[in-house]
This record gives sequence, C-alpha cells and structure tokens, in this order.
Amino acid sequence: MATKPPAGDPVQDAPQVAPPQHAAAGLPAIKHTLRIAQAQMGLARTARTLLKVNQKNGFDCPGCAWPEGDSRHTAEFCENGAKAVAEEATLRRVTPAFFAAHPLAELADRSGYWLGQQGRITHPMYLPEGADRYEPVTWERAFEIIAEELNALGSPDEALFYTSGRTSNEAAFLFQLFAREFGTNNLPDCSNMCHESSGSALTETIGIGKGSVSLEDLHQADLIIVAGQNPGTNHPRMLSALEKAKTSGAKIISVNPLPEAGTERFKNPQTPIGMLKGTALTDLFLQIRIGGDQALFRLLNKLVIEASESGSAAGSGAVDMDFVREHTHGYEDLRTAAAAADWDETLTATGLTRPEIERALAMILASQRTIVCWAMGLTQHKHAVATIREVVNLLLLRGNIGRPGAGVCPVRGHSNVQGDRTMGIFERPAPAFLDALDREFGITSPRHHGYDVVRSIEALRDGKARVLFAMGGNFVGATPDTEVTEAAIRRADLTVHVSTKLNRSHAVTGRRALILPTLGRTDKDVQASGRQFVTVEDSMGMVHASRGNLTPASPHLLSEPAIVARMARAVLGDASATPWEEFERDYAAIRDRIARVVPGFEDFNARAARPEGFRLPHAPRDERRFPTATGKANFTAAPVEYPKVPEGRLLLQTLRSHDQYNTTIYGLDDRYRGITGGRRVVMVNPEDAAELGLADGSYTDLVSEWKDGVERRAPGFRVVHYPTARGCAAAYYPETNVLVPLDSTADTSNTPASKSVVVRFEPA
Ligand SMILES: Nc1nc2c(c(=O)[nH]1)N[C@H]1C(S)=C(S)[C@@H](COP(=O)(O)OP(=O)(O)OC[C@H]3O[C@@H](n4cnc5c(=O)[nH]c(N)nc54)[C@H](O)[C@@H]3O)O[C@H]1N2
Ligand SMILES: Nc1nc2c(c(=O)[nH]1)N[C@H]1C(S)=C(S)[C@@H](COP(=O)(O)OP(=O)(O)OC[C@H]3O[C@@H](n4cnc5c(=O)[nH]c(N)nc54)[C@H](O)[C@@H]3O)O[C@H]1N2
Ligand SMILES: [Mo]
Repeated sequence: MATKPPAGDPVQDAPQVAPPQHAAAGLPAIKHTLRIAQAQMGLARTARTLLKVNQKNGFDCPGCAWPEGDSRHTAEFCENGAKAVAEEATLRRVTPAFFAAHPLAELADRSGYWLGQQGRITHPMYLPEGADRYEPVTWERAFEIIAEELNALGSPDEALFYTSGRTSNEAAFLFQLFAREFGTNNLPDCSNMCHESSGSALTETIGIGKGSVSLEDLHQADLIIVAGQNPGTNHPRMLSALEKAKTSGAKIISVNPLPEAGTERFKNPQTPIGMLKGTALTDLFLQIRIGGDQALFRLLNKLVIEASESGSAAGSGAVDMDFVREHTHGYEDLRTAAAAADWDETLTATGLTRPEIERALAMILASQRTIVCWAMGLTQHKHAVATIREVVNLLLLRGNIGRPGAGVCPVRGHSNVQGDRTMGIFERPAPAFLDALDREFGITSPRHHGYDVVRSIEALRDGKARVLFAMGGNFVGATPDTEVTEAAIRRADLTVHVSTKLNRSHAVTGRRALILPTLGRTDKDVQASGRQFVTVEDSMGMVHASRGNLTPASPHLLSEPAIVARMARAVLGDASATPWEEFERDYAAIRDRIARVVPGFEDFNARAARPEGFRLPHAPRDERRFPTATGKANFTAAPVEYPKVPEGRLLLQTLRSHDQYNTTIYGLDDRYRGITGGRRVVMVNPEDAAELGLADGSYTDLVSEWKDGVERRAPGFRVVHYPTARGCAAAYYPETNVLVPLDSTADTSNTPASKSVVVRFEPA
C-alpha cells in the first residue's frame, strides 16, 4: 500500500555516492516529486492538492518564503514545494493506538525521518508525570493542565513561547498578544537561528530588517550576487527569477564554498526548451572559504572606492557620491577602514585568487543595478552581522538601494517567518509596537526584553524557565548543542507542542508534556462564522491570503488561532478583556485589530481579500528614506574577521540536503550532490582528505573543538570526497547539531554559528 509508512527505522544509513550534478530541476525533479507525493497521498489527492499550491484562490505553499509572481503557472510549484505539501497532506495517521503501541523510550530511539513518516497526529495527547507513554486527553483538560502550570509559575518570565515560521499572521498576532497579557516577552522563534543576523544588520544600516527588492526588481537587475545560499534546493522557484534576469542580460556571481547545481544550470520545468537544455546561470563562481565573505566584501569596497578616486574612465562614478552625500552617514569611517584592507589577508581568508576578485570587481563596476541575495551561508557565523553590513556597504557605495532593479535580498526560510516577526513575535519588541498593542487592548505589556532561542535553552538549563510552549517547529531537533539542549528540556515542568507531525520534541520532554494537533496550510479551516482564511507575508513583503482546501487530517484538530484563544481563556480567565471567543469565531476580527496595531495593515480585511494581496511599505525601497538612528543609511566599519582553523582541523558547515525541510526528512537522497540512501556523510575536499588520511568511503567520527574544552562528538560519518573549498567540510543538519556549542553564536544577533564549527576527524 502506497500510503503505509516504512516498516522499520532506516537506521541502516548506507550512503551511496555518485558525481555531483551540474543542473537543477528538469525531468528527474518531476519524477521524484510524483513518487514522494503519491506514496504519501495517493494519486487523486496528489492531483487535487498540487494544483492548488500558490494559486490565487488556493493555499500558500508551506515550503519556502519565495514570493509568487503575478502571472502564475497552473503548476506554480517546485519539487521541494510539492514534497512539503505531500508531507502535510499525507494520508498516514498517528492515532492514540499508535501512542499506546510506542512508549516514549522507543520514540526517543527513532530517527527524525521515521517519526515524521508516521503521518499526521489526530488527537490531543498527554504525557502525565512518570508515565511511559502518551495517552489521549480532551482539549478542555489539556488547556486546564497548561493553565495549572502557567499560573503556578513564580513569574511569567519562567514561561517560553516559541514560534516556528509556518504560523499564520492571525495565529502569530494572537500568540504574542497572549504572551504579553500573560506578562512576558519570552517569544523566541526560529528566526533567532535563521535570519536574525540579517535583521540586526539591516535595521542598523537601512532602518528596517527586511529585504528591499521585489520580484520585478530581480527581473530588472543587471547583476545578481547570490552569496551563501542554495536556491536549487531551498528556494527552487527563485531559479525562474534568476533565469528571467539572465534572459534580459543580467550577470550572476555565486559566492559559495560548494558548487551548487541549482546556481550552475537551471532546467525550467515550465518550458520545453528549459527541460532540454536549461540555462547556465552563474557567470562567475567564487568558491570562497567558509566565513571569508566579510573579508571579500571589504576588499571589494576598498577597490570600488579606489577606482572611483583614481580618475580612470572605468572607475569614474564608481562611488555614487550624490547618493552618499544625500542619503548616508559614516562614509569616511568606511573609507578609512577599507583602505586598510589587504590583498594577502583577503586571499587567505577567502581562498580566492586575485584574478577572481578582479573579475568580480569589473562586473560590479559595470553594473548599474545590483542585487545581493543571501541566506544561511552568511547569517550563521560569529561575524555574520558584520558580514551582512559589509554587503550593505557595497550596495550603498553604488547607490544600489531604493531604485528599481537594485537592493538587498535576504532570502527567508519558513513561508511566514517574516510575517510572524511583523506580527510581534520578537523577544525584543520596539516600544512603539507595545504602545500600540497596549492602547488597542487596554493591557500593560512588559517592557523588559525576553529570551531568544539560545537564552531560552540557557534559562531551562539553569532552572529559570519551567514551561515551554511551542507553536509549531521542532525546538529540540532544530536547536544547537543537542545533548545540552535535551538535558535542559528534561528539566522543564511542562512542554507543549502544537504540531502537525511527530518529531523529536515530542520524545524529549519536560516532566509533563502535551501534543496539540493542529490544522496545516492545506487543511480547510471552518469556524463558527464559516470558512476561514489566513494571511502570510513572503520574503519580499507581499501579504496575501491562504485557504486550505483539504478535509482536515482528523475531526479533532483545532486551528492555531483556536488553540491560542482557548488557551488564553483557560489561563487568563476573567482577568482578560480581550474577546478571545470572537477571534476564534471569525479571523476577520483578528485582522481588524492587526490593522489598528501594525503599521502598513490599514484596511487589512479588504486588502487581504484581493487575489494578489498587497505590499507592505518599506521606506528605503519606496522613498529612499532610512529610519535609522542617524536618519540616514549607515555605512559601518567593523574590524574584518574570519575563522582561523588549527592545523589538522577543518571548518564544518551544517546544511540541508535536497530531501529535507529543516528537521523534516523527506527521504535519504541529496540528488544534486550525488548522494543517495543515507545522510551520515561528511563532504571533504580531496586534497584536505589526502592530508588528513581520510579515504573516500571510509568512516569517521566528527569531534568539535570549542574553547570550553567539552568534547562534542557525532559518530559514524562516511567520508565523501567532494569539490568544496579547501579547509572546509560539510555535513547535514540536524544530525550534526550535537557539534554546535550553545555559546558559539553570532555577535549581536546571537544566532548559532551553525556554519562554522571547527572539527577534527577520528576515523572509526
Ligand atoms: N526544500 C527545502 N527548502 C527550504 C528549507 C529546507 O530545509 N528544505 N529550509 C528553509 C529555511 S528555514 C531556510 S532558512 C532556507 C535555507 O536556505 P539556505 O541558506 O540555502 O540553506 P543551507 O542548506 O543552510 O545552505 C547554505 C548555503 O550556504 C553555503 N555556505 C555555507 N557557508 C558559507 C560561507 O561561509 N559563505 C558563503 N558564501 N556560503 C556559505 C552552503 O554551501 C550552502 O550552499 O531554506 C528554506 N527552504
Ligand atoms: N545545525 C543547524 N541548525 C539549524 C539550521 C542549520 O542550518 N544548521 N537552520 C536553522 C534554521 S534556518 C531554522 S528556520 C530552524 C528551524 O527550526 P523549526 O522551525 O523549529 O523546525 P522545523 O524542522 O521547520 O519544524 C518542523 C515541525 O513543524 C511542525 N509543523 C509543520 N507544519 C506545521 C503547521 O502548519 N503548524 C504547526 N503548529 N506545526 C507545524 C511539524 O510537527 C514538524 O515536525 O532550524 C535551525 N537550526
Ligand atoms: Mo530558516
């Protein structure tokens, strides 16, 4: 039967390796999609579901946050979007009988892949103190348990309210409102591990922590720099935009330690020509050392300034002095700092050659409209914020912010991670936001900051936090330093997860635990006032509606807004004047409140009903206004940093395979990289491997080295000789999270430095 989960746990992780591919998408992508989708959903549901993805009357793809274009293809989906949908729309079910048959200890032994493959959770489940397995519980009792624990806390700040980025605007707004009425800003979210560094860098430099470009800008750019991102796997629909830009003559520079198939060549499945030949995307591949980006951009900035001041024809106007004078602050500081940039040091930091950097410079100087796109390859380093600021410096020098075809493009992860932040899911909210919230609801929100993800784990570890309530996600699986984190979680009095599917966070719990099963994006959401829709915001600040069309996985599911509303009533009781019942009845009532609290959402209900949605304001993009402390766009001049790796060690990045969505594992293949049938692989440059005595196909333990002297070990990885940059290695997350020290984080943003882990190899 196609819809049965795999019988055993595929612990026999036995990776096979073939040469990596040089083109993404094409026919194999379609075949692979249909195979996974049919195994989960059967044929009829596959067709019905996939045709509704990202259509104007359909649901927003629960995959990535890449925007939908205005002219949508009938099949506006990509291979990995389809997998995300299949994973949610699966016909497999996790029922109370499943929990009766599988004690907690067994679930804790299973792989994340096996857990996820069991299907959608159908009933609220409760793990009483000391019990060896979950038992069914009524919703009413579940909310009573939450109220008992929350109301017994010594302070509201002993509670943590985590959000993963799939949560709709409506649910997120209610969730943060509840947390603040309860009395805490402890609203950690997946963003803390993701684009927090981008938010920190952009807020300081341009005054708003979001990207400044639209899809049309991408199409109009004449130079696109894609740094630290693997769109072929993680944002496949971005390849269509890159292809479109290329067709109009744009050039593309890829900055990456790995040659990723998606940025090399794209075989567009929407066009016959694309399927056959594909479009070569990258004009210049800079195979950078992990963590070398700040040094690269600093030197480029120096060279741009030098060219401008040289009086040469090529360099004339290289620095847009009118823009710099009118709109920026701090140019002289950058100029001085950049002057100190040194070729030799940059070549060491980046592993690049002088001609490669000179070619990049020539392309930058020849461009009138440059966009820089980036993702986790830039955000998850100690010096991530400084790196992104250096990217902003380059764009500011050339006046490339706030004009068509140019700007910053942090490519977001989860489909509504940007919207959740807009709705106030933030442990360090702006006072103006809290003032507006307080005025609207007649409450007094706490003003002191809350815990982010890393600080939440520390608080659990130190006994300062006692309850974790997670709105989606996989807190235990996604966070760093797995052993430390799991021990911290086990100290909690209560852990609650609002979830669609099983994951490790349900197996590693506090003294008591609850699983609250919820509707996903694809599910029809009917409340007392009728059928509901929710809204999301994409990576480019477009807000639009999302309507599920499938019969929910079980009649016992509650929507996320309903769960928050009922929890709020149980916990806050008569002390709350907020109309929680009305919010649950009709989400339009929530949107009316959002319209009054969050700038840019005026007339929200009417505008959300428009098929194409609406664009949120963005001062730098729209009017070249920079709402920073100086009132101008800020150049910054942080000291250049790059990781220094001791002899005999490599710098490990933890990244995604083609068959996973974060901690959700769809399958054991990483097709573009030529790896199939297993995930415990470590990719190492053949020359480094020769020096370290690591034969291809041999097995090794990875041991991370950190200043605390604690030995963190991930055993049994198959060595794969792979064309990554020298000195670097790569292995999949979350298997390697155990290696990332909890206090190895980015300066300012506190994002775990998941892309720079110093490791040594201990062959098995
Ligand atoms: N199918 C699918 N889609 C997804 C996800 C998924 O897991 N699966 N996850 C979603 C989420 S939450 C996110 S945040 C995004 C993540 O999207 P990505 O950021 O593309 O994800 P990663 O796999 O972490 O890839 C990081 C890329 O950066 C490169 N890199 C690593 N270190 C460096 C460095 O120091 N410098 C440079 N220049 N490059 C470097 C890596 O080689 C790799 O190509 O994707 C979203 N979309
Ligand atoms: N080492 C390392 N660690 C990383 C990263 C890395 O690159 N390297 N990347 C980081 C990044 S960028 C991110 S964003 C985080 C991701 O962290 P999370 O967002 O916490 O993790 P996910 O794996 O996306 O969460 C998957 C779970 O979400 C639940 N879920 C799915 N859909 C829904 C829904 O509609 N509603 C609800 N309530 N639940 C749902 C399912 O139960 C599923 O098991 O991980 C971070 N961790
Ligand atoms: Mo992310």
